[in-house]
Amino acid sequence: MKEISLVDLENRFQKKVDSEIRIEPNDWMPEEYRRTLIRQISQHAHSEVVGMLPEGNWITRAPNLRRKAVLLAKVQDEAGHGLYLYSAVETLGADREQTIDDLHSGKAKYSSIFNYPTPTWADMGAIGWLVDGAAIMNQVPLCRCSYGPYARAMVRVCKEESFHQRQGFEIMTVLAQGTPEQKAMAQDALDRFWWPALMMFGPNDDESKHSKQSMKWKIKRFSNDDLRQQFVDVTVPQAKLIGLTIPDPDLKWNEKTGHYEFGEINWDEFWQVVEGNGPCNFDRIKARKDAKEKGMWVRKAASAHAAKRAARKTA
Ligand code: FAQ
Repeated sequence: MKEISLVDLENRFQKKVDSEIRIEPNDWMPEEYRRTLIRQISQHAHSEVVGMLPEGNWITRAPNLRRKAVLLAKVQDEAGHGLYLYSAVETLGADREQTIDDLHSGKAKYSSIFNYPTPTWADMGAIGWLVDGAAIMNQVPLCRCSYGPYARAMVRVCKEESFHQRQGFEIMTVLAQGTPEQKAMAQDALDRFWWPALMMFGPNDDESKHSKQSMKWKIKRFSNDDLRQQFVDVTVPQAKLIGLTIPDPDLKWNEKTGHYEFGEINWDEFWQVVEGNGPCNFDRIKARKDAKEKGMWVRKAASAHAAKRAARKTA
Protein backbone atom coordinates (compact mmCIF):
# COMPACT_ATOMS: atom_id res chain seq x y z
CA MET A 1 0.00 0.00 0.00
CA LYS A 2 1.27 3.49 -0.89
CA GLU A 3 2.32 5.52 2.15
CA ILE A 4 0.81 9.00 2.51
CA SER A 5 3.47 11.69 2.74
CA LEU A 6 3.50 14.35 5.46
CA VAL A 7 2.83 17.01 2.84
CA ASP A 8 -0.27 15.14 1.67
CA LEU A 9 -1.49 14.81 5.23
CA GLU A 10 -0.94 18.52 5.83
CA ASN A 11 -2.75 19.43 2.61
CA ARG A 12 -5.71 17.24 3.51
CA PHE A 13 -5.79 18.76 6.97
CA GLN A 14 -5.78 22.32 5.61
CA LYS A 15 -8.51 21.42 3.10
CA LYS A 16 -10.68 20.20 5.96
CA VAL A 17 -10.05 23.38 7.92
CA ASP A 18 -10.80 25.52 4.84
CA SER A 19 -14.07 23.63 4.34
CA GLU A 20 -15.08 24.36 7.95
CA ILE A 21 -14.95 20.66 8.92
CA ARG A 22 -14.13 20.42 12.61
CA ILE A 23 -10.94 18.69 13.70
CA GLU A 24 -11.64 16.11 16.41
CA PRO A 25 -9.20 14.56 18.94
CA ASN A 26 -8.55 11.34 16.98
CA ASP A 27 -8.09 13.06 13.62
CA TRP A 28 -4.62 13.54 12.17
CA MET A 29 -3.29 17.04 12.87
CA PRO A 30 0.08 18.76 12.38
CA GLU A 31 2.22 18.63 15.53
CA GLU A 32 2.45 22.43 15.55
CA TYR A 33 -1.37 22.73 15.45
CA ARG A 34 -1.57 20.43 18.48
CA ARG A 35 1.14 22.40 20.32
CA THR A 36 -0.52 25.74 19.53
CA LEU A 37 -3.83 24.50 20.88
CA ILE A 38 -2.26 23.04 24.02
CA ARG A 39 -0.53 26.40 24.62
CA GLN A 40 -3.59 28.54 24.00
CA ILE A 41 -6.22 26.36 25.70
CA SER A 42 -4.09 25.65 28.79
CA GLN A 43 -3.25 29.36 29.14
CA HIS A 44 -6.92 30.12 28.75
CA ALA A 45 -7.74 27.56 31.49
CA HIS A 46 -5.10 29.09 33.79
CA SER A 47 -6.60 32.54 33.16
CA GLU A 48 -10.04 31.35 34.24
CA VAL A 49 -8.67 29.83 37.44
CA VAL A 50 -6.27 32.67 38.35
CA GLY A 51 -9.12 35.01 37.38
CA MET A 52 -11.11 33.71 40.35
CA LEU A 53 -8.66 35.35 42.76
CA PRO A 54 -9.27 39.11 42.24
CA GLU A 55 -13.04 38.61 42.59
CA GLY A 56 -12.82 35.88 45.26
CA ASN A 57 -11.18 38.65 47.29
CA TRP A 58 -14.61 40.36 47.58
CA ILE A 59 -16.95 37.43 48.33
CA THR A 60 -16.75 37.95 52.09
CA ARG A 61 -17.14 41.72 51.75
CA ALA A 62 -19.89 42.07 49.12
CA PRO A 63 -22.25 44.90 50.17
CA ASN A 64 -25.37 42.74 50.57
CA LEU A 65 -26.64 39.17 50.38
CA ARG A 66 -27.83 39.45 46.77
CA ARG A 67 -24.47 40.80 45.61
CA LYS A 68 -22.67 38.08 47.58
CA ALA A 69 -24.78 35.28 46.05
CA VAL A 70 -24.27 36.62 42.52
CA LEU A 71 -20.52 37.09 42.96
CA LEU A 72 -20.14 33.63 44.48
CA ALA A 73 -22.00 32.11 41.50
CA LYS A 74 -19.84 34.06 39.06
CA VAL A 75 -16.58 32.92 40.65
CA GLN A 76 -17.86 29.32 40.61
CA ASP A 77 -18.65 29.71 36.91
CA GLU A 78 -15.02 30.70 36.27
CA ALA A 79 -13.89 27.50 38.04
CA GLY A 80 -16.22 25.55 35.75
CA HIS A 81 -14.70 27.25 32.68
CA GLY A 82 -11.26 26.21 33.89
CA LEU A 83 -12.46 22.61 34.21
CA TYR A 84 -13.96 22.44 30.70
CA LEU A 85 -10.78 23.93 29.29
CA TYR A 86 -8.40 21.60 31.15
CA SER A 87 -10.53 18.72 29.84
CA ALA A 88 -10.25 20.12 26.30
CA VAL A 89 -6.44 20.23 26.71
CA GLU A 90 -6.43 16.58 27.78
CA THR A 91 -8.13 15.60 24.49
CA LEU A 92 -4.91 16.77 22.79
CA GLY A 93 -2.85 14.31 24.81
CA ALA A 94 -1.55 16.85 27.34
CA ASP A 95 -1.23 15.93 31.00
CA ARG A 96 -3.41 18.19 33.16
CA GLU A 97 -1.08 18.16 36.16
CA GLN A 98 1.86 19.03 33.91
CA THR A 99 0.04 22.05 32.48
CA ILE A 100 -0.76 23.23 36.02
CA ASP A 101 2.86 22.72 37.07
CA ASP A 102 3.87 24.84 34.06
CA LEU A 103 1.70 27.64 35.41
CA HIS A 104 3.26 27.34 38.84
CA SER A 105 6.83 27.34 37.48
CA GLY A 106 6.15 30.43 35.34
CA LYS A 107 6.59 28.50 32.07
CA ALA A 108 2.95 28.97 31.05
CA LYS A 109 1.28 32.35 30.83
CA TYR A 110 -2.17 33.49 31.95
CA SER A 111 -4.03 36.68 31.11
CA SER A 112 -2.19 39.85 32.12
CA ILE A 113 -5.44 41.39 33.42
CA PHE A 114 -5.50 39.24 36.56
CA ASN A 115 -2.28 40.75 37.87
CA TYR A 116 -4.01 43.99 38.84
CA PRO A 117 -5.38 44.52 42.36
CA THR A 118 -9.07 44.92 43.28
CA PRO A 119 -9.07 47.36 46.22
CA THR A 120 -12.71 48.55 45.94
CA TRP A 121 -16.18 47.07 45.41
CA ALA A 122 -16.45 49.00 42.13
CA ASP A 123 -13.66 46.78 40.79
CA MET A 124 -16.20 43.92 40.79
CA GLY A 125 -18.31 46.04 38.46
CA ALA A 126 -15.32 46.96 36.29
CA ILE A 127 -14.19 43.33 36.00
CA GLY A 128 -17.64 42.09 34.98
CA TRP A 129 -18.24 44.94 32.56
CA LEU A 130 -14.78 45.31 31.01
CA VAL A 131 -12.91 42.05 31.63
CA ASP A 132 -15.83 39.72 30.90
CA GLY A 133 -16.81 42.11 28.09
CA ALA A 134 -13.36 41.77 26.52
CA ALA A 135 -13.36 38.02 27.17
CA ILE A 136 -16.67 37.61 25.28
CA MET A 137 -15.43 39.68 22.35
CA ASN A 138 -12.44 37.35 22.07
CA GLN A 139 -14.31 34.11 22.83
CA VAL A 140 -17.43 34.32 20.67
CA PRO A 141 -15.28 33.75 17.55
CA LEU A 142 -13.61 30.84 19.40
CA CYS A 143 -17.01 29.05 19.30
CA ARG A 144 -16.12 28.60 15.59
CA CYS A 145 -12.56 27.46 16.28
CA SER A 146 -11.48 24.59 14.02
CA TYR A 147 -10.81 22.29 16.99
CA GLY A 148 -14.11 20.69 18.07
CA PRO A 149 -13.66 20.27 21.85
CA TYR A 150 -12.43 23.87 22.30
CA ALA A 151 -15.21 25.32 20.12
CA ARG A 152 -17.91 23.37 21.98
CA ALA A 153 -16.55 24.36 25.40
CA MET A 154 -16.66 28.00 24.32
CA VAL A 155 -20.40 27.95 23.62
CA ARG A 156 -21.32 27.47 27.25
CA VAL A 157 -18.48 29.67 28.49
CA CYS A 158 -19.75 32.56 26.34
CA LYS A 159 -23.31 32.20 27.61
CA GLU A 160 -22.04 32.48 31.17
CA GLU A 161 -19.62 35.32 30.42
CA SER A 162 -22.47 37.22 28.87
CA PHE A 163 -24.39 37.04 32.16
CA HIS A 164 -21.21 38.11 33.98
CA GLN A 165 -20.83 41.14 31.74
CA ARG A 166 -24.41 42.19 32.47
CA GLN A 167 -23.97 41.88 36.22
CA GLY A 168 -20.77 43.97 36.10
CA PHE A 169 -22.42 46.66 34.02
CA GLU A 170 -25.34 46.70 36.45
CA ILE A 171 -22.99 47.21 39.42
CA MET A 172 -21.34 50.12 37.57
CA THR A 173 -24.71 51.61 36.58
CA VAL A 174 -25.95 51.56 40.18
CA LEU A 175 -22.72 53.09 41.51
CA ALA A 176 -22.63 55.75 38.78
CA GLN A 177 -26.15 56.81 39.75
CA GLY A 178 -25.39 56.72 43.47
CA THR A 179 -23.77 59.23 45.83
CA PRO A 180 -20.86 61.36 44.55
CA GLU A 181 -18.52 59.02 46.46
CA GLN A 182 -20.00 55.96 44.76
CA LYS A 183 -19.76 57.57 41.32
CA ALA A 184 -16.13 58.52 42.04
CA MET A 185 -15.42 54.92 43.05
CA ALA A 186 -16.92 53.66 39.76
CA GLN A 187 -14.87 56.18 37.76
CA ASP A 188 -11.70 55.22 39.62
CA ALA A 189 -12.27 51.52 38.81
CA LEU A 190 -12.82 52.39 35.14
CA ASP A 191 -9.64 54.51 35.18
CA ARG A 192 -7.59 51.59 36.53
CA PHE A 193 -9.13 48.78 34.43
CA TRP A 194 -9.61 50.45 31.02
CA TRP A 195 -6.08 50.14 29.66
CA PRO A 196 -5.37 46.67 31.14
CA ALA A 197 -8.68 45.51 29.54
CA LEU A 198 -7.44 46.71 26.13
CA MET A 199 -4.20 44.79 26.73
CA MET A 200 -6.14 41.53 27.17
CA PHE A 201 -6.41 41.22 23.36
CA GLY A 202 -2.65 40.75 23.10
CA PRO A 203 0.07 42.63 21.23
CA ASN A 204 -0.60 44.69 18.09
CA ASP A 205 -1.01 42.59 14.96
CA ASP A 206 2.50 43.30 13.67
CA GLU A 207 3.94 42.07 17.01
CA SER A 208 1.68 39.03 17.38
CA LYS A 209 3.88 36.05 16.60
CA HIS A 210 1.11 33.41 16.49
CA SER A 211 -1.78 35.22 14.80
CA LYS A 212 -0.96 34.56 11.15
CA GLN A 213 -0.67 30.78 11.52
CA SER A 214 -3.55 30.56 14.02
CA MET A 215 -5.80 32.39 11.57
CA LYS A 216 -4.77 30.10 8.72
CA TRP A 217 -5.73 27.15 10.92
CA LYS A 218 -8.95 28.93 11.94
CA ILE A 219 -8.07 28.71 15.60
CA LYS A 220 -8.35 32.49 15.63
CA ARG A 221 -10.93 34.12 13.37
CA PHE A 222 -10.04 37.77 13.96
CA SER A 223 -6.76 39.52 14.69
CA ASN A 224 -5.91 40.98 18.11
CA ASP A 225 -6.32 44.56 16.82
CA ASP A 226 -9.67 43.87 15.13
CA LEU A 227 -11.13 42.44 18.33
CA ARG A 228 -9.69 45.28 20.42
CA GLN A 229 -11.32 47.80 18.05
CA GLN A 230 -14.68 46.00 18.30
CA PHE A 231 -14.43 46.12 22.07
CA VAL A 232 -13.71 49.86 22.10
CA ASP A 233 -16.57 50.55 19.68
CA VAL A 234 -19.05 48.63 21.83
CA THR A 235 -17.85 49.83 25.25
CA VAL A 236 -17.43 53.59 24.76
CA PRO A 237 -21.19 54.21 24.26
CA GLN A 238 -21.90 52.08 27.36
CA ALA A 239 -19.63 54.33 29.46
CA LYS A 240 -21.37 57.40 28.05
CA LEU A 241 -24.78 55.92 28.87
CA ILE A 242 -23.95 55.64 32.56
CA GLY A 243 -22.11 58.97 32.74
CA LEU A 244 -18.55 57.68 33.14
CA THR A 245 -15.50 58.94 31.25
CA ILE A 246 -13.08 56.69 29.37
CA PRO A 247 -9.59 57.66 30.61
CA ASP A 248 -8.17 58.38 27.15
CA PRO A 249 -7.68 61.99 25.96
CA ASP A 250 -7.06 60.74 22.40
CA LEU A 251 -10.37 58.90 22.15
CA LYS A 252 -12.48 60.24 19.30
CA TRP A 253 -15.18 59.08 16.92
CA ASN A 254 -14.08 58.83 13.30
CA GLU A 255 -17.06 59.50 11.08
CA LYS A 256 -15.31 58.15 7.99
CA THR A 257 -14.25 54.76 9.38
CA GLY A 258 -17.23 54.34 11.69
CA HIS A 259 -14.87 53.45 14.54
CA TYR A 260 -13.43 55.12 17.61
CA GLU A 261 -9.79 56.11 17.43
CA PHE A 262 -7.96 55.55 20.69
CA GLY A 263 -4.60 56.37 22.30
CA GLU A 264 -1.42 54.31 22.35
CA ILE A 265 -1.37 51.35 24.74
CA ASN A 266 1.56 51.26 27.15
CA TRP A 267 3.19 48.13 25.69
CA ASP A 268 6.10 48.34 28.08
CA GLU A 269 3.66 47.91 30.98
CA PHE A 270 1.96 45.03 29.13
CA TRP A 271 5.19 43.07 28.62
CA GLN A 272 6.35 43.79 32.18
CA VAL A 273 3.10 42.26 33.49
CA VAL A 274 3.26 39.31 31.07
CA GLU A 275 6.83 38.63 32.13
CA GLY A 276 5.85 38.40 35.80
CA ASN A 277 6.51 41.93 37.06
CA GLY A 278 2.93 43.19 37.46
CA PRO A 279 1.54 44.39 40.80
CA CYS A 280 0.04 40.99 41.78
CA ASN A 281 1.92 38.32 39.76
CA PHE A 282 3.78 36.98 42.77
CA ASP A 283 0.65 36.78 44.96
CA ARG A 284 -1.44 35.13 42.25
CA ILE A 285 1.01 32.28 41.64
CA LYS A 286 1.64 31.87 45.36
CA ALA A 287 -2.13 31.52 45.95
CA ARG A 288 -2.37 28.81 43.27
CA LYS A 289 0.67 26.91 44.60
CA ASP A 290 -0.68 27.11 48.18
CA ALA A 291 -4.06 25.83 46.97
CA LYS A 292 -2.38 22.82 45.38
CA GLU A 293 -0.37 22.05 48.50
CA LYS A 294 -3.22 22.58 50.94
CA GLY A 295 -5.61 20.52 48.82
CA MET A 296 -3.18 17.61 48.51
CA TRP A 297 -4.79 15.67 51.39
CA VAL A 298 -8.18 15.82 49.63
CA ARG A 299 -6.68 14.45 46.42
CA LYS A 300 -4.83 11.70 48.31
CA ALA A 301 -7.99 10.72 50.23
CA ALA A 302 -10.08 10.70 47.02
CA SER A 303 -7.54 8.48 45.19
CA ALA A 304 -7.31 6.10 48.19
CA HIS A 305 -11.10 5.89 48.27
CA ALA A 306 -11.30 5.26 44.51
CA ALA A 307 -8.58 2.57 44.74
CA LYS A 308 -10.43 0.85 47.59
CA ARG A 309 -13.71 0.84 45.66
CA ALA A 310 -11.98 -0.53 42.55
CA ALA A 311 -10.33 -3.29 44.64
CA ARG A 312 -13.69 -4.20 46.19
CA LYS A 313 -15.30 -4.43 42.73
CA THR A 314 -12.62 -6.79 41.38
CA ALA A 315 -12.60 -8.96 44.56
N1 FAQ B 1 -1.76 38.21 28.80
O1 FAQ B 1 1.12 35.96 19.27
P1 FAQ B 1 0.15 36.42 20.31
C1 FAQ B 1 -11.26 35.68 31.03
C2 FAQ B 1 1.11 36.30 24.99
S1 FAQ B 1 -10.30 34.64 30.10
C3 FAQ B 1 -0.71 37.36 28.87
O2 FAQ B 1 -0.84 37.44 19.89
P2 FAQ B 1 -1.94 34.44 20.57
C4 FAQ B 1 -12.44 35.10 31.72
C5 FAQ B 1 0.75 35.09 24.15
O3 FAQ B 1 0.34 34.00 24.96
C6 FAQ B 1 -8.96 35.65 29.51
N2 FAQ B 1 -0.06 36.92 27.77
O4 FAQ B 1 -0.57 35.15 20.95
C7 FAQ B 1 -12.60 35.70 33.03
C8 FAQ B 1 2.08 34.84 23.45
O5 FAQ B 1 3.01 34.23 24.34
P3 FAQ B 1 3.38 32.61 24.26
C9 FAQ B 1 -8.02 34.84 28.74
C10 FAQ B 1 -0.50 37.33 26.57
O6 FAQ B 1 -2.07 33.24 21.40
C11 FAQ B 1 -13.21 36.94 33.17
C12 FAQ B 1 2.60 36.24 23.23
O7 FAQ B 1 1.95 37.08 24.18
N3 FAQ B 1 -8.57 34.55 27.43
O8 FAQ B 1 -10.93 36.81 31.08
C13 FAQ B 1 -1.59 38.20 26.43
O9 FAQ B 1 -2.09 34.26 19.10
C14 FAQ B 1 -13.38 37.50 34.44
C15 FAQ B 1 2.35 36.74 21.81
O10 FAQ B 1 0.95 36.97 21.58
C16 FAQ B 1 -7.97 33.67 26.61
O11 FAQ B 1 -6.98 33.07 26.97
C17 FAQ B 1 -2.25 38.63 27.61
N4 FAQ B 1 -3.29 39.47 27.59
O12 FAQ B 1 -3.06 35.52 21.01
C18 FAQ B 1 -12.17 35.02 34.18
C19 FAQ B 1 -8.64 33.45 25.27
N5 FAQ B 1 -1.80 38.43 25.13
O13 FAQ B 1 2.07 31.87 24.52
C20 FAQ B 1 -12.35 35.59 35.45
C21 FAQ B 1 -7.91 32.50 24.39
C22 FAQ B 1 -0.85 37.75 24.46
O14 FAQ B 1 3.91 32.37 22.88
C23 FAQ B 1 -12.96 36.82 35.57
N6 FAQ B 1 -6.64 33.01 23.94
N7 FAQ B 1 -0.06 37.11 25.33
O15 FAQ B 1 4.37 32.39 25.35
C24 FAQ B 1 -6.50 33.82 22.85
O16 FAQ B 1 -7.46 34.20 22.20
C25 FAQ B 1 -5.10 34.18 22.45
O17 FAQ B 1 -4.20 33.29 23.06
C26 FAQ B 1 -4.69 35.66 22.79
C27 FAQ B 1 -3.23 35.87 22.37
C28 FAQ B 1 -5.57 36.62 22.00
C29 FAQ B 1 -4.83 35.94 24.28
